Amino acid sequence: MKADSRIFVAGGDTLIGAAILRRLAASGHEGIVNGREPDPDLADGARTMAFFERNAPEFVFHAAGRSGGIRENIDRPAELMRDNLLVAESVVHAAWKCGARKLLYLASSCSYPRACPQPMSVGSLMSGPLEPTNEPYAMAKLAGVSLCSAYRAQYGARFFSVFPANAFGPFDDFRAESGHVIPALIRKMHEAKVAGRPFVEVWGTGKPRREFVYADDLADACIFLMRNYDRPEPVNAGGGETFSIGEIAELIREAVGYRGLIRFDPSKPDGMPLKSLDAGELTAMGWRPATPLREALATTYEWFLTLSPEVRCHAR
Ligand code: GFB
Repeated sequence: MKADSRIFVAGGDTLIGAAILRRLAASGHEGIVNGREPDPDLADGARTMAFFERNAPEFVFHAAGRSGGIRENIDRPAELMRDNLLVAESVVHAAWKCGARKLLYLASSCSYPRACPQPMSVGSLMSGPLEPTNEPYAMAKLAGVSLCSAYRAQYGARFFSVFPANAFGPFDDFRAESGHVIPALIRKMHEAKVAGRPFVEVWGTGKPRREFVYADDLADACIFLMRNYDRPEPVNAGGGETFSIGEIAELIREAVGYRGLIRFDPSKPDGMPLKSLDAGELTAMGWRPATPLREALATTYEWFLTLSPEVRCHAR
């Protein structure tokens, strides 16, 4: 990718898409297609194709598709699955049809089997049943991964997939019900601090473990991979360390400055017991995440505070 290469971030308004756009702009890329005209409805194949024909992007980061936390996946499985299937098909096909040189498709760590050996390596994909709380969404992401492989096999398209750890950061969805754990707990603990509430409810037992990656670091990894990776196998991108939900809740309590108690509600779902990624491929290529977790949490909270109170959720 050169400074004037035509680059399109599909889903430039998502957590990871917005981070990729920030990182591309900061590293001097002037050929970013986003913003030249309104992004099309990427679930609409015809409008997406017309957009690609007008803008002919050479490099495509596919960060589009609705996502959400465990509650959102339980409540809206059909919407999440359908949207991710539609945008995967329309963007991958348009990118191929309009001659994109490379496409990076962002999958999700929840597409690994529930009982996957840890840390999870790409060889374990499709080797067992998925986590029931997010199976439809996870299946849709696997379809996107498989679609990229099929376009590479049949047409020689240089399309590949990246499996990120649980990402968080500015421009996330901070809604208490639909957001992922970090933004949801930032919001809950902030509101509890302001209201002087004695405790904050954390869903589940607090025992599940997650690997988290700061969105700006993940964006950096995606740009690094677009520049340096071109093999058919998917590649994992993570932050390298796992935390229990209880530990991350404590770190968020510290970042927000909340003095109340954390109370676990085991009647709420835990989801996958453990999700950690084998990111050996990316590490061997020389990439490491740059942002320490405490700093990333503090920056994310500071961004959350810039939102006006009535908009303290980022509806996508
Ligand atoms: O982040 P989260 O919703 O996604 O939940 P998953 C992670 C863990 O945090 C679960 C617990 O064990 C939750 O029960 N948790 C505790 C909370 N309190 C809260 C809270 O207030 N909000 C939320 N959201 N969780 C997602 C998939 O699974 O992983 C998505 O559902 C996506 O499809 C994402 O793939 C990467 O890590 O459990």
